[in-house]
Amino acid sequence: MIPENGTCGEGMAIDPETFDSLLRAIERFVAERLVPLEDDVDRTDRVPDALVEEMKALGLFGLTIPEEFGGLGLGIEQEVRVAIALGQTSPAFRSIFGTNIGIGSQGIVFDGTDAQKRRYLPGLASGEIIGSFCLTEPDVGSDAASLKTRATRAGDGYVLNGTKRYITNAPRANVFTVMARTDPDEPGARGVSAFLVDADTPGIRLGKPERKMGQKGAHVCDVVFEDARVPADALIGGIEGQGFKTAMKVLDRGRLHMGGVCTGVAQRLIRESVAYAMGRRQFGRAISEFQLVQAMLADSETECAAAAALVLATARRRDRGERVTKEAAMCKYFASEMVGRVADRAVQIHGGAGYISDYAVERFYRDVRLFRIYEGTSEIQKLIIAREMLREAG
Ligand code: COS
Repeated sequence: MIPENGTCGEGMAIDPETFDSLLRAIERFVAERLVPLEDDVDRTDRVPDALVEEMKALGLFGLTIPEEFGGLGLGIEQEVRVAIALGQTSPAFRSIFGTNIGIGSQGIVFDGTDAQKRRYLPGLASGEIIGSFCLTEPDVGSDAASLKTRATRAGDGYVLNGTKRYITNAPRANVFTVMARTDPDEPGARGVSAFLVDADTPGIRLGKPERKMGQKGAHVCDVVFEDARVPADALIGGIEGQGFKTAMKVLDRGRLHMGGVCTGVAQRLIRESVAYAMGRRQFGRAISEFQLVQAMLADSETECAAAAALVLATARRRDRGERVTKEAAMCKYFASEMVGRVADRAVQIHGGAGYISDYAVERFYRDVRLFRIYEGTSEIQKLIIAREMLREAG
């Protein structure tokens, strides 16, 4: 039986001392290894292979995968605190393992059969397997339940046909979680099932990597299924018609995680803004002494602290097993909009320099724009929040 509430099957938190030393190690890795390479990665659109190996060695690919399957089994608050730490550098670095710890593995963690867990989770946790999540299509974005990709029963398996669009990490993926329609007579969510499809399955073709506004080094492309045949045991949980719910549960957790990442990026942007404002002199003094600059700093600091509080409080509730669909949407909505405003102020405080690529804020300004769009737009988050409010009200 697939649980309604996406908390089932998640790792329990690891002990606080082990977690603290892991967090310190990640913070050091971010400051010493990732931050110095940000500019290179933005210019070359490539994260060096050696760095990916270091990420594997640190356990970053398995942060959220239960310990029994080789992951670190972080609790949700712990995951969010790591997300905040990872937010201190270019989001493209997190993207390298982001699908393995989020949308590319959690469908299996929540709803997979034991055999599916044993087959995929250890490799996803070590980084040997890269997971990717195929929901969006050329004509299907926010209205995810109307997806058109078909999975037709054929013999003892299914045949997949359709195109998935803007699929993060698809160019490197070994296994796709694919949402496809198994019931052609059911046009909505109930006709959708989720499949685990190996990337080397005949009939899968990848589009060319898209050129993006920001987050250079993180790659997305189309995944095209043309009579791609999968066995019956590729169906997640072995139950048809549950794929949309699996996707929604995965996104609930992902949205909370993204709230953490946005908060971390905002903290970094605020540090950049304070340092620049204190060093930059105009009218005979540091611009940090001007009250209009101070007002921008104060707004950013306050909003960032509010996001951190919301994200951590929501994570703790989820660790207690509560349903946090509304709160996770609030986290994603508030934190992604917040970091957009913080990035805008950071550029403003930097003045002309903020428009020049030598300064980190120019890059982050482009990078953060995606946060308001992927894993559900701000508009969709508002819709989810309001729906949940009305549902709670009976
Ligand atoms: N957890 C568990 N189940 C959920 C759920 C959640 N968070 N959200 C919805 N469901 C279930 C519902 O309970 C419903 O089940 P029943 O049929 O048994 O009643 C089913 O899923 C359909 O839900 P709903 O009727 O709410 O679907 P809608 O089509 O009206 O809308 C939204 C759902 C708009 C919220 C959804 O399509 C969505 O999140 N869209 C954005 C997609 C997205 O984030 N894309 C980003 C790219 S993927 S990285």
